[in-house]
Amino acid sequence: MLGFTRYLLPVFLLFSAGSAVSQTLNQPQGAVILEISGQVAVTNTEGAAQFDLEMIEALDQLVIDVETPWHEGPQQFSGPRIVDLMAAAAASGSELRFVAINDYAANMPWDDIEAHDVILASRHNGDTMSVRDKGPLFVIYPFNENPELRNEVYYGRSVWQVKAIQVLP
Ligand SMILES: Nc1nc2c(c(=O)[nH]1)N[C@H]1C(S)=C(S)[C@@H](COP(=O)(O)O)O[C@H]1N2
Ligand SMILES: [Mo]
Repeated sequence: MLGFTRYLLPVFLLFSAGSAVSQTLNQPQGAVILEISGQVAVTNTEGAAQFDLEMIEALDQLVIDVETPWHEGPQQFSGPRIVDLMAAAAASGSELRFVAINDYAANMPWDDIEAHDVILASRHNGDTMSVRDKGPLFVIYPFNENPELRNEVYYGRSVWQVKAIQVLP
């Protein structure tokens, strides 16, 4: 037992740390539309993980059919689950702060991204979104499957024109 803690445990920790840093993130080739900073273990710039549209769309995409307070009639949004986006940056924390281009910001408890398939949508009805159309990235909760989310708390966390996510302890 003493042998394990004194000799093998350090070796074990060395290898587990090694596997964590072996995960990498490409350099964005196109315009950077999202920066994830704070508690991220995988970075491609000083202290942050930056993404272009192609990198975001290379992640597993979820399509959500939804009615929102901001649109007339049924809509379709697609993008990665935010929990998968966090995994791509090896992020962990208790809160996510979404910052929009107009500097509106809202905090989301980490629990939301595990309890619900909340996505960072890059497409609305199949098309990318201009800033005028609340793009390029829009936090979308599955309001149709989870009608209990239809209230001001979750509407306030439905940040559009997202440019950055800060992962808070
Ligand atoms: N980028 C951005 N997203 C935002 C907001 C904002 O001002 N800017 N307001 C939030 C809040 S507090 C709510 S309640 C809803 C407001 O939607 P409404 O302006 O259509 O009422 O969007 C949320 N998302
Ligand atoms: Mo709000």
